[in-house]
Amino acid sequence: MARILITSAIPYINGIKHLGNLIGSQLPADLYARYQRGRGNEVMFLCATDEHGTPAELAAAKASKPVAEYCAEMYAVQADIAKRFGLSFDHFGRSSSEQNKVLTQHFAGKLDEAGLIREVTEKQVYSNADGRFLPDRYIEGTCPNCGYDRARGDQCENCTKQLDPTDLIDPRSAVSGSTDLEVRETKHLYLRQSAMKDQLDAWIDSKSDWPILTTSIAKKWLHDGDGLQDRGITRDLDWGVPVKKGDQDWPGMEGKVFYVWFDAPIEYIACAGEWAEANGKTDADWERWWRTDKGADDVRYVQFMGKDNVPFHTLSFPATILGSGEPWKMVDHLKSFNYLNYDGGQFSTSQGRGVFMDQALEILPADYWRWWLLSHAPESSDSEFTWENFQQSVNKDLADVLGNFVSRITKFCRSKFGEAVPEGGAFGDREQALIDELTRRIRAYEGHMEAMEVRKSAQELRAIWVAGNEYLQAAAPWSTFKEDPEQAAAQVRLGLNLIRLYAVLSAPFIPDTSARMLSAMNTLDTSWPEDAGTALAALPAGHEFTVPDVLFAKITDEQREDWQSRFAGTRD
Ligand code: B3M
Ligand code: ZN
Repeated sequence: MARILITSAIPYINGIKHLGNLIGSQLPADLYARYQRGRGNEVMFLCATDEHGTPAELAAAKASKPVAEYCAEMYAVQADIAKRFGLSFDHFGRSSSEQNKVLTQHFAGKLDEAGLIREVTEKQVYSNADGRFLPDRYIEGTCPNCGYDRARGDQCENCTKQLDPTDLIDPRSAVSGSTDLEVRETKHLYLRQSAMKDQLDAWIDSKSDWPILTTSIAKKWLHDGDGLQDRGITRDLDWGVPVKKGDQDWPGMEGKVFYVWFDAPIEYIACAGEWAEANGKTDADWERWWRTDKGADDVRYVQFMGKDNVPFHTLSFPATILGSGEPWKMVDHLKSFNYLNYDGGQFSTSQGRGVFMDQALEILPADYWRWWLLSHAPESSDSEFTWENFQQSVNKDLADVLGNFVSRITKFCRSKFGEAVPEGGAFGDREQALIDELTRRIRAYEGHMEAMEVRKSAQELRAIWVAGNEYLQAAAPWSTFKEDPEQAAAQVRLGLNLIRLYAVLSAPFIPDTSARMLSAMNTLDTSWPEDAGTALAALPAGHEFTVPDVLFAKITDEQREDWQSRFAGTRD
């Protein structure tokens, strides 16, 4: 039994994620986790909310709530939606956890001991009225380029010009509106990534099986322009992990916190500690996933993320881990995704454009979305959600192919043989041809799933469903029944067993439907079809079943038009 550690990029706490976020990391990670569990492997699948930094502070301020309270509430909302989407995390943690605080401070201490941290004095805008330093985006003023009076210190939203806070005319604090601002000196810690360039380069070169999308992004950051830059890992904010070296104070760093991108990936590790705590496990139980000196040397670690997160996972986080000099498990395979666009434009959280996870579940069950998103995953290039395509895919793949197969075979059996698997005769050439095709296709499906080729896996699964339909169409037990009821019974026996087989194979994509199929087939046998012939004999003659309700309802043109207009604008 292999041991597989899987992490999905951890979503920011501010607000509910859209479908583009979902297909960019959590959903494909879930597909892979479910598949590996289905194959009998030991899986640890971790995700969490990313709770620190400016976005969390801003969102809390907008909601007029203390940031800790805002995060606790949004965590509960995100955890609930994740569950309703069938995301099968072994633990859904929080980067604001005690475990992450301890571990983040621990890593900083180790990096400092290794001489990989340097202190840098910088100038930054301080607001006397707010009693704090202001990040660039917390400063507002008039744009020197276009005159827009609500330009931010990092960029003008109106003309998109990149700005420095000192460029703004009449600058003021976005927190309080105060104009009592001054430039002060402040000290920050920098991680000396540049000192680790060769080590990182060699590590990336050792990953010959990584997707091009991943390695090309990493290599670009290593070699383009000035190459790998040292990176500030502290901020003058209230909300975050306080800057310490292990449990010791860090002189000169009082009142500062670590930068959110420093502590967020460390949460992948801390989350396993949270899992242990939540499940009454010991430290050894989580360390066997993360410490190569404590059992993790035989773990395969796979990360899932959108392409914009790749630099942090191929360079910054590895720099943190390698730099600590401790035997932490490093990522083995990194699967990254392009973007999913929405109906001729982009999904946008700030503009509320597109379909968000909560809204999606208001209109259709999770499996409809899971199937469309996974079968259209933006792997080799960006992809696009359109309502027409969604309707077509649901109606064809799910309703016409899979749903129709299940409905036809169970109803026909009930009407001619009753609600139990009929005995019938032996299988003939047609059945053997189907078994041969399934054998070939199941092996191909396994190969694509192992390789995390999401679209190809979906195509193969669909072809497996189609093969059953074509068999049924050709065998036509409803005609056979008239001359040769024995043969018709054997065909039906095969068809009913196919439903169980499909449920097992399809579970990673459409877990709820798969569970309904198994329950209709009245079986708990979810064993993987190592051998198609054997798998198609799992339900013996006499085994009772029930006819399930319609598995997938077709999307009507009216529904499609209705949703199209409902989601054309932006959410409130
Ligand atoms: N929260 C960005 C994102 O959600 C960031 C990922 C952190 S992964 C450690 O895309
Ligand atoms: Zn402007």
